[in-house]
Amino acid sequence: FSPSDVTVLFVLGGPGAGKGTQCANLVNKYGFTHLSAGDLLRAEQERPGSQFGDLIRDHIKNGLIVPMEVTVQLLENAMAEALRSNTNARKGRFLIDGFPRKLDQAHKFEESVCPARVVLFFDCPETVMEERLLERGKTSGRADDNADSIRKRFRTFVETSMPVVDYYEKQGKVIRIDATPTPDQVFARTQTRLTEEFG
Ligand code: UP5
Ligand code: MG
Repeated sequence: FSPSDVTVLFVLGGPGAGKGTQCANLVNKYGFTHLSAGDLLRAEQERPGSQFGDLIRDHIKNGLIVPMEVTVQLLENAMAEALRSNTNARKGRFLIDGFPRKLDQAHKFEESVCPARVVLFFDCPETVMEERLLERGKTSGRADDNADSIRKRFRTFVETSMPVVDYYEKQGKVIRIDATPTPDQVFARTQTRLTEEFG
């Protein structure tokens, strides 16, 4: 993908920080194409005939990161598909949600797809995220919204995914947003910061 055709924003933050919620707001308001790496993996897991179903199921339940080749390929396919479909005038603007969550993924995506313009980082304490996820777990049906999986997801986030945020921070690409207030307040703050960045 050429940077002239495509603008990529990575949307990062711990499990339950509100990445998906804020991406939905951004799509409604600005017409980004939203691609959640987790959603793409869950869809691939359910796809009949997928050779990766068991691998993905096992990794998600244990809060582990699926080998990057799988995830990068799913993202690349989804981006190509979005660019092919003519429905969205701003189809070249992508929110990549929940990815990259390991440094090797960041490097691989930059080499084989394109560099990100900015990284939105939703910053939220674990106690708040845990409460949100346990509440959602009552109805979500997600195999990882239980106390045991949540603990493992938090560990992976701290040990493996925060270094990605630090890496982009050093490049001056990170927009850090406090994700503890209400969704509307978080969105208002996000809009302000994006307007400062993009005008
Ligand atoms: N909520 C949201 N914002 C709120 C607010 N401001 N105040 C109060 N409540 C708020 O929100 C979570 C819940 O909180 C919802 O009930 C929401 O209403 C409420 P959501 O917007 O869904 O948060 P999000 O950050 O998107 O949480 P999610 O659970 O999706 O985050 P994860 O990062 O854990 O999940 P993801 O789907 O990205 O990944 C799942 C797994 O897939 C990973 O653990 C990993 O095993 C695998 N994966 C990979 O292997 N590689 C990848 O690249 C990506 C994923
Ligand atoms: Mg999500």
